[in-house]
This record gives sequence, structure tokens and C-alpha cells, in this order.
Amino acid sequence: APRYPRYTRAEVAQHRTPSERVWVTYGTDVFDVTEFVELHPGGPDKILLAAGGALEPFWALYAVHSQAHVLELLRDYKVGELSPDEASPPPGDTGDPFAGDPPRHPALRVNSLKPFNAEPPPELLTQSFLTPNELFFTRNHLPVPAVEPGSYRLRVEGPGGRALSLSLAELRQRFPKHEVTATLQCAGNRRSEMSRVRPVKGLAWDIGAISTARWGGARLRDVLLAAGVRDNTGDSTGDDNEWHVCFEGLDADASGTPYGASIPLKRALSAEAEVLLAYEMNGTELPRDHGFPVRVVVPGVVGARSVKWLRSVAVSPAESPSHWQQKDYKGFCPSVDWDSVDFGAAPAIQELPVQSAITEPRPGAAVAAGELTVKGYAWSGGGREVVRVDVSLDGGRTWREAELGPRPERGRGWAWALWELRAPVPAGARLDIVCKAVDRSYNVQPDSVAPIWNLRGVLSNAWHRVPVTVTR
Ligand code: MTE
Ligand code: MO
Repeated sequence: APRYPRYTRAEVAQHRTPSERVWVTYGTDVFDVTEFVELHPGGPDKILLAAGGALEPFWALYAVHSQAHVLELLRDYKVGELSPDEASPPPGDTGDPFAGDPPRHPALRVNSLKPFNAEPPPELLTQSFLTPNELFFTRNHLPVPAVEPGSYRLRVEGPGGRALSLSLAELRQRFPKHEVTATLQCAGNRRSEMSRVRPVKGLAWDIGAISTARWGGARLRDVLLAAGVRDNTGDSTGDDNEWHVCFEGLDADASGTPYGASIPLKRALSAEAEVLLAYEMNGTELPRDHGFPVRVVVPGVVGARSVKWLRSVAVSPAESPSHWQQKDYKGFCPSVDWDSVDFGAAPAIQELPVQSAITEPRPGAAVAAGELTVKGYAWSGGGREVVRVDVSLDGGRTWREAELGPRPERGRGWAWALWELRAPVPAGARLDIVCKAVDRSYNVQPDSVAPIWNLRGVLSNAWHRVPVTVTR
């Protein structure tokens, strides 16, 4: 057998672009795939996401790769092998509260490592209707708790001191499993566009703080009824409309304060609202980053209320006292600053407004003359299904209607629509691609960011604009 030179992972990581050569690893083999990049059937942009690192995490996402001929093809590009001491990852340092966080997919764009906050690259976000679990955006405020599923108990407190303590097995067996395909979006999605108007406080999310999964679990309604909560919500003389259901996570800060949030009791008890205590995500148990073993999923509502690593559920006459319910995730007038802000005066964000964004092409890209394909997503809160997406190539002067992709659960408006527009583009043109969505209530997106600017950078849903040039 031929002897190959040995490389470290750090050396491989230096080869990420065609000008530095594109290297990847598979097992302990090192390949120079520079010449293959343009030939990649999935497109050069997709294979470049793996440049400088291992192929396995990417191949695991897309089943087309698990074929013998793909490995065969790769063999021609082998240039080396990993050094023997590169086999195992370095040991984690102790004393770091984040040392127990789980491993993550290398394609994620990391906005903050500790706590971990990351979004999928736009080109992968709209590759599939259901976001693969490994690519689903992650929004953690605190370290990921390590939960032992055998000893896990969910505490459910009804009114009048009645309480339930449910093991994972009891949650699965006592309540029928209900499944919902729902999009989760962080209130801060597209915040970076808002900071370009004026700086805001918060993580600089691009367009990827949104993802879609098929969630499975017990209905929160069923669990609350089992805990003795009475369903008075249809009764206009009852005062249950003003009550709330408060959630607490098992993740806590250095002082022991857990993450928490609440939703109105009326939504929690509504069969149509389909609020879940989810233990499954796309057919597998919840990944640690997404709330293992149990999380709340509130369809149509801002991600912040879908509490992960759920420790307790409590019915209460008041909203959650948590910082994240009271002092964050609220919208304000553009003139409000950190000296004048009164968090008590604004309602907590629940249902989100209509949203859309372009995932392909990317801003500043040079696209080929001929037929251009524009791709993106569109979604609205409250179950208000998207009915139309308009796309302009000239900054909003003229418009065409995009084609909406198939939606598996039409009529239950919890999930996004993926959309596409094909249009001929002339060589040398400068395009200002714009998209805007319309929901079932004919809500539309604002045309610019400045009038919806707010100090926390939430609810950023202006028309998405992507300037590109067409090559000659
Ligand atoms: N739940 C707990 N326990 N801790 C958290 O930090 N983040 C919230 C919510 N639930 C959070 C949480 C926020 S702000 C969002 S947007 C969603 O989880 C993100 O869910 P994901 O990480 O599964 O995408
Ligand atoms: Mo969020």
C-alpha cells in the first residue's frame, strides 16, 4: 500500500477555499477535493461547507451519500492521513459550566459559544421542509443541563395546591401522543439587519434563527386536565382568560435562577392551539440542545415560550416572574432607549408577525446569466398560514409571485412555506432581490427596518433585500 503523508486536523482546517485548496477528511483519510468542487452534484456551495473538516457530519444529513460509489469516487482524491494522535478529541476542561454541553454540527454558524447560540447556513435552511435536528437553530441562555432520563420528574401544579409528578414513562403512557409540524422562530431572528440601522443589544442573528420540525409529545391540555385544571375558557363569565401557565427549565444561572416563561392559560387549554410537552423531534428523542428529555412547543408563538429541559408547569393568576417574561422579549417605539425603557408597560411577545427571507442567492453574490433561482422561507405566527410570497428583482418596483412548495399539514398553519422563483436574468445586470409574504389575515411585512427599529432588536421582519450582480 502507498505511504501517505500525515496531517493534523489543524493543518487540514487551513484548506477551506479553492485558492488554498479544499481538503476534507473521511475516517482517518485526508482528501484534496478542489477539482471535485465544481462537479459536486449538490452544488459547489454545499460541499464547501465541509471544507477543512470531516465529511461524516454532512453525509449523515443527506442520505444520497451513503452509497459505495461515493466512497469509490473519493478514493481518487486521497492525499494523506490524519496523524495517529488526532483520533480522539481533546479532553474537556473542568470548572467550566459549559464543559458538559453536547457536541454540535460543524455546519452551524455560531453566534455565541458559551452559552451556545447558532443558526444553520441559509443554503441548508431551505434544503428540506423539516430542518434536520443537527441543523435546527439553537438558542441557549445558559449551560445545557445533564438530565438522567430514569430519574427525571415533571412537576405539574394546578390551582388549589393540587400537583402531579410525572416520570418520562408516565408522560408517554398516560397521555395520547400528539404530533405537530411547527416552525420555531426566535424573536431576534434577522436582528443583524436592525443593528445596521442603529446598534441594538443582542446576538447578531442573520436569517437562520428559525427552523421547522415534527414534534411529538403529550398535549399540555391533557396534562393540565389530569392535574385538576378546569376548562372554563369557553365560559365568558369565568376569569380563566386572564390566567397563565408558567414553565421553568432545568437550566439555571450561577445563582440557581432557572430559565422561565409563560403563556396564557386559554392557549394552553385550547385543543386547536396544540401546545405540546414534546419528547420527540423529527421522530427521535429530543437532542440535548433542544430540551432533552421534555420541552414545551407552543406553535405559532415566539420561541422564547417553548421552554426546554422542562422542570415544572404551574397554573397561576400572573405571568411568569422570569426575567425573560418580564424584562425581555417585548417591543418598543424606535425612540425608546435604555434610559427611558419601561418593560412593565409593554406586553410580552406571544404570536409573531408575518416573516419571510431569501436564502439563495446570498447578498453580494455573483450569479450566472440565464435562469436564476431565488429560494426562501415564509411564515407567520398564530397559525396564520402564508398565502402568498411576492418577489422583486428590481428593489420593489415590479413583482412576481413565487411558487410555494408543498406543505404536509395544510390547514394547520403552524409550519413555514418554502418558496422558489425562477426568472431569466441578463448578463451584467445588478439585481436588488426583495421578498415579502402575505398571511391568511392579509398581514404584510413593513418595507423597511428603520420604522420598526427597537432597542432590543426583536421582531425584525422588514422586506428582505439581497443585492447581487449577474456575471458577463
Ligand atoms: N428554554 C430553556 N430552558 N432555556 C433557554 O435558554 N431559550 C428559548 C426557548 N426555550 C431557552 C428555552 C428561546 S429564546 C428560544 S428562541 C427557543 O428555546 C429556541 O429553541 P431551540 O434552541 O430548540 O431552537
Ligand atoms: Mo429566542
